[in-house]
Amino acid sequence: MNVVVLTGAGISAESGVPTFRDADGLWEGHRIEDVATPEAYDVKPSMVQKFYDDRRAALAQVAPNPAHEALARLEDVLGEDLLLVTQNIDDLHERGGSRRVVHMHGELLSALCRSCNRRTPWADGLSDFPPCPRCGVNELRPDVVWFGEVPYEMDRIQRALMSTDVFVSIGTSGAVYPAAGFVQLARACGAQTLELNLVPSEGSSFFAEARHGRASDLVPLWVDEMLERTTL
Ligand code: BV8
Repeated sequence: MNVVVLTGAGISAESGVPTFRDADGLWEGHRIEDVATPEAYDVKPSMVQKFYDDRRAALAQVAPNPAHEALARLEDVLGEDLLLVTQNIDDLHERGGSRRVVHMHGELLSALCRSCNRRTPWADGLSDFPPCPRCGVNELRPDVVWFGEVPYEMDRIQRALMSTDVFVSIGTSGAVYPAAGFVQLARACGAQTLELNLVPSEGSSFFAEARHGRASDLVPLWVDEMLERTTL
């Protein structure tokens, strides 16, 4: 059985990573749409670099929660039949045991060189504009997909959505495209669709089934159900 899982900030909320659109907002009241753009970076590069340096540094203070760990258990059984796509730029899925994670919006622990366009694993700050390890030019930016930029691995994701049996969306508000449109493609191609979220998302009506509650409760229960189905 093929499964595609899409996660958003809600799966990391109980790990202590702030979400974008819940009441408390993400960063000193800044709307993510105003900071995560190439234009913001061109106009105020140091402000945007600091925004990501702070979030990269904060990773050391958070840990995966039972929802991340449950998805790793599902991958242990389904292997290549599971595609885990995340909008999140944290590394909690990996630290929770998942080995195949598609970060469609990029990753905090990676830097992108604006000169040679290559991506490099990066755990430190970028505010001092260090040289690119590949080409030596001091043009490293966060390897994060901003608004107006093309998400990573869209062909691979769309192919998986068109052939999956099950599509599950976890912890996302359904506010950002193209991720918010995945459920419609999967459903049009015959997949069962399920939303696991604290509250109904903007796209809740597109899902055949929705369960509302905390990811650390809902996801382990759903994974147990799936493992039951695959062993029958
Ligand atoms: C693109 C990286 C072309 C940066 C991010 C008008 C209409 C439609 C689209 C557009 C439009 N105008 C512009 C667009 C396109 C735009 C867009 O969608 N804008 C929105 C604002 C309308 N999209 C783009 O520009 C994208 N690129 O379209 O290129 C293209 C298209 C297709 C194919 C090829 C090319 C690029 C978008 C990427 C932007 N980058 N992040 C960073 O992280 O700093 S987006 C940002 O929002 C994060 O990635 C985040 O993941 C994402 C979505 O947010 P969520 O993850 O859902 O988080 P949120 O806080 O919103 O919600 C959390 C949910 O969890 C809530 O529902 C809450 O109830 C729930 N929750 C909370 N606690 C828990 C919980 N659930 C369970 N348990 C809990 N404990």
